[in-house]
This record gives sequence, C-alpha cells and structure tokens, in this order.
Amino acid sequence: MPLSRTQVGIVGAGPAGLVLAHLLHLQGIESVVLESRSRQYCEERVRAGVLEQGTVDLLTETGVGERLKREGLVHDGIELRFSGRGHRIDFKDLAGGSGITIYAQHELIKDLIKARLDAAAPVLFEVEDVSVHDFNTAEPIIRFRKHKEANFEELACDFIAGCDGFHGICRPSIPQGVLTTYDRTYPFAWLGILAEAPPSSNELIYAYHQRGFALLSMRSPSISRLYLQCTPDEDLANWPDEKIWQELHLRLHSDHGWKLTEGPILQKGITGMRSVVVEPMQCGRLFLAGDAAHIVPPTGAKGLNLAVADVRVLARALREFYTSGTTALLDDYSKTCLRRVWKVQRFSWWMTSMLHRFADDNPFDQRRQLAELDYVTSSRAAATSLAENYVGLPFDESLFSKP
Ligand code: RFL
Ligand code: PHB
Repeated sequence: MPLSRTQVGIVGAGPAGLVLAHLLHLQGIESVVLESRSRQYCEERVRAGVLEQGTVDLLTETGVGERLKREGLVHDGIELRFSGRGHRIDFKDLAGGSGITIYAQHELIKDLIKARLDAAAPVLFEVEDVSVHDFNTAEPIIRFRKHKEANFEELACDFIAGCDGFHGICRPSIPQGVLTTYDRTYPFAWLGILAEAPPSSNELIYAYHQRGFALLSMRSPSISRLYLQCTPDEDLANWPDEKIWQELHLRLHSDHGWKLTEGPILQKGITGMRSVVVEPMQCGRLFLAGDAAHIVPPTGAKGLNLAVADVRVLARALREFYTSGTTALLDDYSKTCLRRVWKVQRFSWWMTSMLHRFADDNPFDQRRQLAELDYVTSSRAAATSLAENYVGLPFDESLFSKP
C-alpha cells in the first residue's frame, strides 16, 4: 500500500478546503487536498454569491482577489420590500463603510484552484473511498484511491482538516458520543433560478409577501439569480418557467412603478433550509471546518463566509503550532469558531423567521412580522444591527499578526 506524507491532509476542495490550503501555503505549511468530484464539477457548481467585506479583504490580501476585484459587483446596501414598498438598508452609512461583493462561489473556486496549481501544490480530484483514521493519535491517516480501479493509498498527516461539506465523511467518522448536534429544520425550501436577464435592481431585494418570500439577486450585469419560497418537497416539474416568472412578479411587486425583467431560465434547483451546528468542531487531530461542522439557511448569505472564517482560525492555529510547537490555539479552535458560528446562526435564523411565511402562522404572527420589518427599516439602531451582521461581524485578530 503506497504511503505518502504531508503536514495537513485536507478533505474537500470547496471554499473551506481551498482557502485553508492557500493560507497554509502562504505560511510555508504543506498540505494535500483530496476531492471526490471532478475539477469541472467543482468549478461549475452554482451556489453562493454574496461575499462579506472580511472575506473579500482576506482574499485580496492573500493574492487571490484580482479577478474578484475586477469582476465582482460591490453593493453598499440591500432593499427590504414589503406591503408594496421598498426600504433601503444603507451599509456604507450604517456599517462603518463596509459593503458586500457579489461574486459567484464557483468563480472563486476557479481562482483558488488556479492559485493552487500555479503554486504546483497537490490537489487530487475524483478520488474514491476517502476515509480518515487514527486522528486520536499524533499520526492521523487518510486512506483513499486515486480512481475506482486503483489500489488504496495512505496519506500520513500531522493533522486532518475535514472540509468535506455537510454530506462528507469526516464528521460521521468521529466516534459516537463525542459530538452534540444542534438542529432546526424549516418547513420550507427555496426554488432558485439563474436567468439570462439583466438584474432588475442595482441591489439585492428581499421581499416579504403573503404568498411567501422572494429574493432578487444577480451574478453579473446580464445574469439574474432569483429565489422563491416553496414547500420542502416541491417537485420542479410543477414549476414551468412561466409559473416561476408569474410568481416572482407577484411577490416582488412594488406600488412604485418598478418592473421585473424576464429572460431565458438557464438553471433551476431546490435548496432545503436547515440550521445545524455540531460541537465541538474538533476531535483529536481532526478539525471540522465550514459546512462539515455547521449549515445555515441561505437567507443571511453566510455559509461560504463562515467556512472562510473557520479556516482563517485554523490556519492561524496551525501556524502557531509549526512555529512555536504550542497547541494553545489549536486546542481553542472549536471555542473560537463557535462564538462566531452561533452569532451567524442567530442572524440567519432571524432573517429567515422575519421574511418567510410559516404554514402555521396566524394573523397575529403576520402582523408581528410586518411590525418587525417596519421597525428594522425605521429605527437606525435596528437597521445598524442588520447591516453589521450582513456585511460580516469583525474578527478579533488579524490573520498575519502574532498570535
Ligand atoms: P462545500 O462547498 O460543500 O465543499 C465540500 C467539498 O467536499 C467534497 N467532498 C469530498 N471530498 C472528498 N471525499 C469525500 N468523501 C467528500 N465528500 C464531499 C465536495 O464534493 C465539495 O467539493 O463546503 P464548504 O467548503 O464548507 O463551503 C460551504 C459553502 O459551499 C456553502 O456554505 C455556501 O454555498 C452556502 N450558500 C451561501 N453562502 C454564502 O456565504 N453566501 C451566499 O450567498 C450563499 N448562498 C448558499 C447560497 C448555498 C446554496 N445552496 C445550493 C446550498 C445559495 C444556495 C442556493
Ligand atoms: C445569491 O445570490 O445566490 C444569494 C444572495 C443572497 C442570499 C442567498 C443567496 O441571501
């Protein structure tokens, strides 16, 4: 059985795995990234689109933000629309000059894979039968096959980073009884489309409507990304293109002459809505990061940003270990990450609860939701709270400062 060695074995080439590999490389720490999907699949998978200011700053400071700076759309606010009227939340004014950038997750993945390959650093796609072992010892091992017919290989590591998303194998490899799972499933999902239509607004529109939530987002000056609240078991076959546009027109309606531009639908999909956190996010020398450890409903646009926030903490802790031999920051990894994770969970839950129709809502609940929207859009204190969470809470430490 061929055996190789690295310092950090990374399972998964999503945002968490690739940003971690990139940060480690800059710090002179070796890693190997193992990914079960093809490079093409990773580079084309349509997912997130909103990057927090801190995510953009990190990518720019570490040299992978060039195309993001050129092609990303910088937004200084969002609109909350309800009762036929739009209300702007002005991030620039309320959140100390910070904003968000619209840049597709798969474009970021392309940039990160390119950086990895340019550095001649190892990333293996389409690996099979990945499993993690011995992470309660000083020499954890990742076992895998390069392809279906290949023999098993073992990668000996100092540490394993489980960056393999919510359906990965790292979290379930942790022995029973170690993790506690905190979980909430929402009684609805999102039907998302990508359409060849210029965005009908310069900024994102989050709409609360009697018929359910709708969101207008975008990917470029010619591509719109739109979402509709639907039932969790919705069948896409029941949603021909005309019905989707009709529903979007109704839910995004404004009494003030605004018009939704239609265009050919390029892609449709259903996204479930869950909040999940496992604690702790580590077991011995196996560290979980990103969706492998927690997922949020997409209403706050936080999943990718939280994945990047985790690996920022992990990269710093690993640097401390390799430069001074101390494990203090590694020991605190879970505690450090979870402080941010829970605040982001709270925000994502709050946005979701405020903006969606729940099947068991009564008229009281609907009045309460409208009052909440009215409050958020008329009180500077409440709007500031939304703005500072949306653009991203500050980090306690600078990435490259001394621990
Ligand atoms: P990922 O991206 O799921 O990557 C995990 C990688 O691991 C691979 N993998 C394995 N590799 C090897 N061996 C195995 N056994 C493996 N099992 C899995 C997978 O193939 C994959 O490549 O997790 P990561 O890196 O933690 O990143 C998380 C983000 O992708 C996710 O949180 C966001 O996409 C969530 N999200 C959004 N986040 C934002 O910050 N802003 C947004 O605007 C936003 N919008 C969204 C979203 C997610 C959505 N969907 C589809 C869930 C909108 C949607 C519709
Ligand atoms: C997106 O553009 O895909 C998007 C934007 C905002 C969200 C979720 C998804 O809250």
